[in-house]
Amino acid sequence: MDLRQGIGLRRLGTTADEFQQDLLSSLYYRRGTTVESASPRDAYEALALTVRDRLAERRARTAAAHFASNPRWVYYLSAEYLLGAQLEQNLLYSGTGDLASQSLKVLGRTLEEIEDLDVEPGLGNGGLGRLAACLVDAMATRDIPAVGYGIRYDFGIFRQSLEGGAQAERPDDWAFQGNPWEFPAPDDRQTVGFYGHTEPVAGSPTRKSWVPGEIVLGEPSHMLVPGYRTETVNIVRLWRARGSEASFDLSRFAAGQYAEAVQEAVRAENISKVLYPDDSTELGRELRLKQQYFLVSCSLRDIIRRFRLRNEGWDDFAEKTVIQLNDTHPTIAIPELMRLLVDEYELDWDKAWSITRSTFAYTCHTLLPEALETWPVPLFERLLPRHLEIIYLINMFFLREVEARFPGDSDRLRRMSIIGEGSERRVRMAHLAVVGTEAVNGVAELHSKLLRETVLQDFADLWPAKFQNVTNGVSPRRFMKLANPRLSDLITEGLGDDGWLNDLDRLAGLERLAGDASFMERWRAVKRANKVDLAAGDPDSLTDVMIKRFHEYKRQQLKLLHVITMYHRIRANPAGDWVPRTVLFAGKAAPAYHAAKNIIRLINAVGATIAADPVVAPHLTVVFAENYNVTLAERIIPAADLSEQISLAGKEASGTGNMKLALNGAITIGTLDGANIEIRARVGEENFFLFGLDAFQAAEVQISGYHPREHYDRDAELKAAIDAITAGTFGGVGREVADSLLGWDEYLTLADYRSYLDCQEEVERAWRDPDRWTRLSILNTAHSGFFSADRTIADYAARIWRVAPVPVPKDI
Ligand code: 475
Repeated sequence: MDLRQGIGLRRLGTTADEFQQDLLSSLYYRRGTTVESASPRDAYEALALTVRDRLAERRARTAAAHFASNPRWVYYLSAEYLLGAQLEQNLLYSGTGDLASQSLKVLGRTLEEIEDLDVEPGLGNGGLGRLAACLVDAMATRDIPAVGYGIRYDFGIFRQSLEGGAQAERPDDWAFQGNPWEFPAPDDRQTVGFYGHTEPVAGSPTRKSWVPGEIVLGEPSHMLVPGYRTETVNIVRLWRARGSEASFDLSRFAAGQYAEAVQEAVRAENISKVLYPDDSTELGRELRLKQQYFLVSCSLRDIIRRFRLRNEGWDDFAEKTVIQLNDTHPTIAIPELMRLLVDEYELDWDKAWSITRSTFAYTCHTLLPEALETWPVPLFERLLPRHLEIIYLINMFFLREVEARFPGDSDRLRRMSIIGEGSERRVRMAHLAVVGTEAVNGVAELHSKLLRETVLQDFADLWPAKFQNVTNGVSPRRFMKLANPRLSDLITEGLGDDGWLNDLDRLAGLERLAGDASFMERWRAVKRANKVDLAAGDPDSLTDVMIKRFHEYKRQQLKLLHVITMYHRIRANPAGDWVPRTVLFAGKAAPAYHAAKNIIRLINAVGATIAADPVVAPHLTVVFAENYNVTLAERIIPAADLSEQISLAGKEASGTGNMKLALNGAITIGTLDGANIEIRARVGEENFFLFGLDAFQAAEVQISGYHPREHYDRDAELKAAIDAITAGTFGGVGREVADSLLGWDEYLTLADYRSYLDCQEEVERAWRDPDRWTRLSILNTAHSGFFSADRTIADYAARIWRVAPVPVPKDI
C-alpha cells in the first residue's frame, strides 16, 4: 500500500463544537438515548466512545503504516495487565481533556463526576502486571510495532475491604456494566485443545498428531494503547474463553437436565473466569495451567496469522517476530511453537528449534524459590500430552549439550534438567524458559546479578552471553502528569517546557532549582495540597507510606515494629518533641496467605489502639487504605513524604513503586535491594536513607544459623514491642505474628530492626529542617529520570529485541 495515497479516513474534528457534535452523535446513535434522558452512565459511555474514536483513528493509521512497512514485531505475552483507569489517560493521550470538560456541559455533567464511573480493569496482581502496562505504554510512545497479549478475566483482582480490621475479599466484576474501551473481534476466534492423547505419524520419527479431548474457543477483544506525543496507537489483545457450539447439549436440555446441558460450556468459560490472586507464590492448580496454555495457544496462532498477512514460508519468521515472555507464566509457548512448526507445519525438528529459540526472550521477576513455577509431570501429561513429549525431547537435546560441555558431571545434569526428579517429578518452567530463548533478563542490576550467581548459575556458566539486565521503569505520564498535575505543572514551569514527559532525563534540569527559595516554597505547597486532597491524617505531619502487596519478604512487619516502638516512646514521654507522623499502609494479601493477612489485622489493631490513646494520637496516626489498586496509588504517591522500601536485601527483584515515589519527590528509606540500589546511586547517598544488611550479609546470617531471639533478648525496645503484641495490648491481635518473628523470622526482621530505627531517627532530623527536606525531595525527582519506562523500552529494543521504531506518518 502506498501510504501517500492516504487510508481514506476523514480526520475527526478538533474544535469544541466538533467534539460536542461527536459527543451528541455517540449519545444518540451508539447509546440510543437523548440529552434529556441521559443517565450519568450514558454520559460516561458517550464520552468514552467519543474519545475512543480519536484514538481509533490514529489506530487505523498505525495499522496501515505497520502493514506497509512489514516490520519486525514485538509480541509481549503476559498473564497480567494492570492497566489502570482508561478515561483520564485517553483524554490526555488524545489531547481532548479540555474539549471533554466543555462539551459535557451540554449534558449537565462535570468531567470529575463522569470520571468516577470509569472502572479500572484490575487484570493483574501487582508489580508484574503494572510493569506490563507501563511497558506497553512506553512501546507505543517509542513507536515500536507491538501487540500485548493477555487474558480477559471476567473477575480481576479481588476487592479488598476491612472487616473488624481483617482483610475481606469480594469479587471484582469490573466489566459488569460493560467496557467501552474494548473492541471485540469474534472473527479472530481461535480453537484451543486440552487433554486427549497423541498418535504417531507414519514415516516421521518426530511428528505426532495430538487428538485433544476438550476443545475451547478463545475470543479476542482489544484495547487501544496510545503512545504519548506520537501518532502510534498499539493494542493489547485479551482472550476470553467460550464453549464451542458442540459444548451445549441440546438433548439433555430437552430432557430437562438444564445444568448438565451447559456443564461443558461452563467448564470452558471458567478458564478466563478469574485472575489467580497469588502474587509471587505458586499454587499449581490445573485451571491455572489451563489459563496459561489458553493464552499461549490463542496468541501464537494470532501471531502466525499476522505474520502470514505479509510473509510466506518460515524463513523470515524469527527475523520478523520477537516474543517476550513476562515471567514463566507464558512459557508453554516454547513447546507450543515447536508443536505448531513440527506437527502442523511439518518443519524438521532442528529447523523448528532454531526458529523457536531465536524468537523468544524471557524476563524473570523473582528470586523467591517458591515463586519459581513448576508443574507436576502427571498433570502436564494429562492436560497437555503432546507438549510434555516435546519438552522431553527439548530436554534430551539440551542435556546432551550440557554433557558435551561438562562431561561426567551428573550432578550438574540433575540440577539443570527441565524435569526435576524429587519425590514427585515436576516440569521446571524457568529452566524451559532459559533453554528455549535467546535472551534472559532480570529486572534490576542486583536481581540480574543474583540470577546469574545463584538461581540460574549453571545456565549462566553454559551461556554467559544470554543473561542480561534491563532495569524496570514506570510511565511518567500516568504516575506524574495524571497522578500529580500540580507537581507536573511546577516542573514544566521550572524547566521551561513539558518535553520531560517523554524525555525524563530532562528532570535533571531541576537540580539548579533545588536551592531556589521560591521554587522550594512552591514545591512544598504542592506536596501539602496533595496531602490535603488525600485526606489521610494531618497534612503537616510526615506522611510515611508503605504501599505494595503484603508479603513477609517485603517486611510490613518491620514497619509495624517501628510504629509500636514510636507508640511506646511517646507514651513514656508525652511531652517530648515528637515529629508528627502519618503512617499509611495499603496493599492486598493473597486470600490464602494467612501470615500476610495476620499482619494486616495487626496493623489495624495497632492503629485502633493508637487512635484511642489521647496521649499518642496527636503525634502518630496509622491509616490503612483499603483496596489498593492503580487508581488509589495515583492518589497516595503524590502525597508521600517518605517511601518505605524495606524488603530483606536479595528478595525484591526490583520494585517499581520505589521509582514512582522517588519521581514524585518522596525520599526513600530502604535496604540495598532491587532497584533501590540504582535509585540511591542516582539520587546520591546523602539523599537516600539506607539501613540494614546487604544481600551478601543476609545470606551469611542465614547460612551461619539465625537466632531471632538473640536480637530480642539484646534490644529492650524490640523486646517491648514484641511483648506488647504477645501480652494482648492490641486487642489480643497478632500473637501469630509475634510467634513467627521469635520462632524463625524467615526474613531477618529482627536482625534489621535496630538499624532501621536508627535510620528513622535520621529521617526525623532531616524532616525537622524543612529546607533540607525540600532539597532532598527536589533532588530525588531531578535524578530519577532514568526510571522512565521509555528508557526501559529503549534498552529492550536495542539489546534484546533489536527492533527499530516505525513512526506513523501524520498525514495519511
Ligand atoms: C517483583 N507476580 C517486583 C515486579 O518486575 C518487580 C507471580 C506469580 C503469579 C502472579 N503474579 C506474580 C510477581 O511475581 C511480581 O509481581 N513480581 C514483581 O515484579 C516487576 O518490580 O520486585 O516482586
